[in-house]
Amino acid sequence: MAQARLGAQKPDKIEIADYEPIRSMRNVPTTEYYVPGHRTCGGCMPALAYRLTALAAGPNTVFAGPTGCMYVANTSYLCGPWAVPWIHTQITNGGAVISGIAAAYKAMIRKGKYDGEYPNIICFAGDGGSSDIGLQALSGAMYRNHDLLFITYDNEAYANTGIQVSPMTPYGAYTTFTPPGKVVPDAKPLFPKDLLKMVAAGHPAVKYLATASVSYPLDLMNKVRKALAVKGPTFMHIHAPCPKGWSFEAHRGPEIGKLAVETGMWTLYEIEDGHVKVNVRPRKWRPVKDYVATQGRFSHLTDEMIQRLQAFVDAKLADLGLEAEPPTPVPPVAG
Ligand SMILES: Cc1ncc(C[n+]2csc(CCOP(=O)(O)OP(=O)(O)O)c2C)c(N)n1
Ligand code: SF4
Ligand SMILES: [Mg+2]
Repeated sequence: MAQARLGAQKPDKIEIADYEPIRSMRNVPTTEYYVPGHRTCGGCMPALAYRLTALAAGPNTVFAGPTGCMYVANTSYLCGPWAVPWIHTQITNGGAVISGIAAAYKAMIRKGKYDGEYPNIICFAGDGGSSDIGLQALSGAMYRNHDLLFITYDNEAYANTGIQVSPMTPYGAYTTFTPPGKVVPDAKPLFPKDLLKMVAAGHPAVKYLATASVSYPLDLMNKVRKALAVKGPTFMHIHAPCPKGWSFEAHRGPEIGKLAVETGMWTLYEIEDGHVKVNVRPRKWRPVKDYVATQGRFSHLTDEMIQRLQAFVDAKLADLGLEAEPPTPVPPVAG
């Protein structure tokens, strides 16, 4: 099977013609490179995101994993579920480590010390390890024109250390650092960063960026292949529900991921050479309250708080040219 990459001969301009898309779920490769035996929670969608990414990328791949659930729950002494090379990085420096790996391969190929194909170099970082404590290294990797893919798997919290708030935690969500109380009844009062927009806006070398969801596996795998086929730095932001942190039954992850897209809490789109393409556009948007009702982390929200969240989602959709009608009025902040 041809892999999703062009090797050391990648052209200088954006080139996506040579990657091999997976046409249907029946055509998904069967050789796994993220195998069973890890200790992630039952129903962990970030683990499924890893599995799908590894399936799409294939054997000529090197993964870097900043500290987070996808390092800690995946590894024990001398043991990990990857059937391809993998390296642990500090939570802060995933971007720096993959930059070094990319530069090393480039130098070895130039000096004739390595005659294999340039590999897929992927950092698989949590939302904390990308949008917050790892942001500086992510930005450096995206800026310097290395040939690599940075993936943020987004479980919307610093999950591994006990579900603490991150910049990707949605407005109104309970975390152990944002319990709802008398002073802040809505739990997390801030709205999340727009990480993809940040990477897209400030890094001229990045020619391909995409959001994805574990609930849309074919879309996710083909975006991984496309990203790996592009020469230069690429970025993906994958929505990955976390049953433990979001408080839902383990079997509901795929349904909740889909509901996120159907309500506009998550949007599936890609930016290719500056052009935005929305991949999934429901005929009618479902109300955000349907999504909120599925997770214990939102159980304290009042109608007014849900309305505030709906208004945020409406504005986000409008920004992508996906109008939700009629726009929801923003309720005033209490106090
Ligand atoms: C410099 C530093 N600060 C804090 C930690 C503690 N720590 C380890 S994993 C983690 C959570 C990581 O969150 P995220 O990147 O979102 O990944 P997740 O655990 O959610 O998969 C934290 C805070 C650390 N390892 N290093
Ligand atoms: S806490 Fe969440 S992200 Fe971490 S292993 Fe459990 S389900 Fe997966
Ligand atoms: Mg996280």
